[in-house]
Amino acid sequence: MSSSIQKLSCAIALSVLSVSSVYAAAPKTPGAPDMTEAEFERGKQVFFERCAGCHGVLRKGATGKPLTPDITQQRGTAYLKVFITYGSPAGMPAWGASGELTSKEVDLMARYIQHEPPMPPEFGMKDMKATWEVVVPPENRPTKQMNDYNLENLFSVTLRDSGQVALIEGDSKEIVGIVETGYAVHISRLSASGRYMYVIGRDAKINLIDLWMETPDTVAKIKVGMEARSVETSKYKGWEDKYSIAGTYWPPQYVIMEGDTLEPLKIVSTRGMTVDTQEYHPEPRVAAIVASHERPEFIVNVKETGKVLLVNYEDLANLKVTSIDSARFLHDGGWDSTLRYFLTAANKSNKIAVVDSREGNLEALIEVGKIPHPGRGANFIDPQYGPVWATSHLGDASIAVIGTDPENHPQHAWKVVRTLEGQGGGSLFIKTHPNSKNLYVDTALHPDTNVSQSIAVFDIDNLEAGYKVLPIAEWAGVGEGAKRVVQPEYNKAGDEVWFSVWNGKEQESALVIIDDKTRTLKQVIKDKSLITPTGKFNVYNTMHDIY
Ligand code: DHE
Repeated sequence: MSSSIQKLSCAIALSVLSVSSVYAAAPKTPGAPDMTEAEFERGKQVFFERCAGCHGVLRKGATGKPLTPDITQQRGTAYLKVFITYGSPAGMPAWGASGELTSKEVDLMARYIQHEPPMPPEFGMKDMKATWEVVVPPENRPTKQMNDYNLENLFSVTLRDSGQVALIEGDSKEIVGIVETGYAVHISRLSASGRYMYVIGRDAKINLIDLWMETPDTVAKIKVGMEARSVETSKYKGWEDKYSIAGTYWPPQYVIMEGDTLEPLKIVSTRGMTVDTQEYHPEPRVAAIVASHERPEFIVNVKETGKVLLVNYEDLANLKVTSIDSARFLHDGGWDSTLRYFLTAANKSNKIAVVDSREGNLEALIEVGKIPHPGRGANFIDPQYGPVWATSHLGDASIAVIGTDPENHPQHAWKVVRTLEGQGGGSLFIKTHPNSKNLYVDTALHPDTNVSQSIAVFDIDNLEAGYKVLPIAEWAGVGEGAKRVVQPEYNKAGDEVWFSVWNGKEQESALVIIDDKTRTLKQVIKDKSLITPTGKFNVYNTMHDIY
C-alpha cells in the first residue's frame, strides 16, 4: 500500500508547469557528480513533476524523506539509483522498476539530487496582478438567478487531468456545463451565499464561477503562485462573500482577495519556525483552509511548521493572526457538527489537532492511526458516545472515531472512543450526512484492486457489526483501468451518495450514484467529457459545511 500512497503524493504533485521557465539555473554543488546544463534542466523538471509533492521543492522532507545534499551525497549515486529504481516499503515508489522513469532518468535523478535544490522564484503582488482578469465585472452580472437549475443540489466535479470542472445538476443528473480551470484542478468551494464557486488548480490558478448566470461560467480568474491546493471564502455573519483566500505550496504563502473579483489585497508569507524543534523552515506549505463561523477569521493550516493560523480579516492593514501550535505536517480537516471545533490531520505525526474557533486556541491533540486523511471527516451521533467525528487513514486500515461534545459528553470529548477496522490502508475520504445512518469509507489507494475499486459502508447504529462492501467500480461498468473509487459525496437531501470511478485519462471513468437507504445502485453517469473525475462538491453541503 505504502508505495501507492507515496505515488499519489509524488506523481500527482506538480505535473503542472514547464519548470525550466520559472527556475533560475543553480550553481554546481561541491561534492556532487557532474551534470550538463541540459541534464540539470531535465532533473528540475522530473523532480518538480514527480517528487516535490512529497519531498518539498527545497527537499526538506514532508511525506517523503529529506533529500538535501548533505544526506544524498553521503548515500552516493549507486545507492540512490537502487533506491529510485526499486523504491522502499516505507512508501517510495519503484520509479525505475515500474517503467515510469527510464534507467537513464534514474541515473540522472540520482546525480541531480546530490546538488543543492534550485530555488523557484517568488510570486508577489505584481506577478499576481499581471495574471488577474475580471471577465465579467460585478456590475454586469445578473442581479438574480438567470437559470432554472436547482443550484443547491448542483455538484461541481473535478475533472482532474483535463483541467476542468463539470457542473452536474443533482436532481436531473444532467451535465449542465464544463468550465475550463487550472491544471490538475483540485478543489471547489462555495461562497456563503452559494452564488459563487471558487475552483483552484495545482498550478495555483483560481476560477470564480457565477452560478447565477444563464450558463454558469467564469467571471474572474487569477494565478496566485506556482503550486496550490486550497481556496476558501469568508463565511462569518456580515462578511458573507466579501473575501476569498488561497494558500499556496509554492511560494509558501496565502493571499486574501476580494470575494467577487479575486482582486489580490494582501499576501502573507508562512515561512518561519517549526512548532517542535523551533528551527527555521523555508517552505511551510499552506494546506487546508476553512472559514470560521465564530469570528471574522480564516483558519489556515501550515503544513511543515505545524501551525494553525487564525487570520482575522476585519482590518487587512493591521492584520491580526493568532498562531496556534499543533503538530507538523498539517494537511486536511473539517468542522465538528456544531461548526465550533476544527479537527485537522497532522498526517505524518499521526495526530488530529482540534482548534476551538470560538476561544481561538488548541483544544486537543489526539493520537490516531498511521497518516490520518479525513478529507473533511464525518460527523454523526454514536449510539454509545454521542456526537463524534471520524477519520480514516492512508497508512492503516483503522477508522478513528473521536468524541466532539465537551458540554454533554465531557468524558468522551477529544478521545478516540472507538477504532473501527476498515477494508485496508490507502483511504482518502470518509463521509456521512445528518440524514443518513451510513458511514462510507473509500480505500482509493489500496494496492489490491478489489479494495481500491469498492467502498466499505458501516451502519452507524451498529458499528461493531463491521462493514459491508459495495462493488462501486463493477457497478460503473467501465472498461479496463485502475478504476479507483474515490470520495463519497451526498446530495443535498442526504439520501443519495455519489462516488467517482477514477480511471486513466485515456480510459472511461464514471460517477456512480447509490440510494443511501437501500445501498443499491441508482444511476451511473458516463460521458465523454467525464475525464478523470475525482472530487465532487455539492453546493448546499459545501456552503454549509455539512459532512
Ligand atoms: Fe488533495 C483536499 C493536498 C492529492 C483529491 N488535498 C486537499 C487539501 C489539501 C490537499 C491540502 C485540503 C484543501 C482544503 O480543504 O482547503 N492532495 C493534496 C496533496 O498534497 C496531495 C497528497 C498530493 C499532490 O501532490 O497533490 C493530494 N488530492 C490528491 C489526489 O490525488 C486526489 C485524490 C485526486 C485529485 O483530484 O487530485 C485529491 N484533495 C482531493 C479532494 C479534496 C482534497 C477531492 C477535497 C475533499 C473534500 O471533501 O473537501
